[in-house]
Amino acid sequence: MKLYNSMSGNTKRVRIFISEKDISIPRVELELGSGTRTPEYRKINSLGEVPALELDDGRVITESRAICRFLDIKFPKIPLMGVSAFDQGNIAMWSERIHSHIFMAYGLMVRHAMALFAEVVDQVPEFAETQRQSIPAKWIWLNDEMSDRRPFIAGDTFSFADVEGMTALMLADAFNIPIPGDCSHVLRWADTMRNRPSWEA
Ligand SMILES: N[C@@H](CCC(=O)N[C@@H](CS)C(=O)NCC(=O)O)C(=O)O
Repeated sequence: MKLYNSMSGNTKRVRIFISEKDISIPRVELELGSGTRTPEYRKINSLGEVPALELDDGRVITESRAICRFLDIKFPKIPLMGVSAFDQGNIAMWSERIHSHIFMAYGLMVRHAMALFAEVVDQVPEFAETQRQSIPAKWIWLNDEMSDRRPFIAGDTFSFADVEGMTALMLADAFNIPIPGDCSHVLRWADTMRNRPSWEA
């Protein structure tokens, strides 16, 4: 197996996941933009996006969350997406909520604001700004949800929902749009996440 990787939020999600699963997968490092938009790489992923996971038989899985799902099934020793029906549903629910509600606000802001993405999206700077402004309220929503003092986003154990949260946290740091200072529950969670070895992945 090999993982086509670069420095980005969607690849960070997979790198954290791999680290938490305690597995190791060789990487092919690509420069975002100059390395991902080439005809050669489009043979791996026709969308010209990373990450992509190439299996030993040449089959390819793209889409970071699909790659994580594949790896969770392929390497079941440390399950991060749940085992029981409830845990699977609950973790899927929380990871989707974090992805669509928080991560995507950062992601859309970046895509509509950074020159790097000017050739892949019709950028609307005003939309980038509305996304940026929406972010604090989203962390406040999560803070209210976590006011029951549960240690992890989906409950008592670390899961893929926390991987989604860590990916959003990485973008929060990178683009300096932090968790609001009065979100004590989420800030406590974030401190714990920053101390996990996978944070450096
Ligand atoms: N839904 C995809 C999104 C992947 C994606 O947007 N990747 C961006 C980096 S975050 C990319 O590869 N962009 C390449 C480019 O802009 O050339 C996933 O989750 O893997």
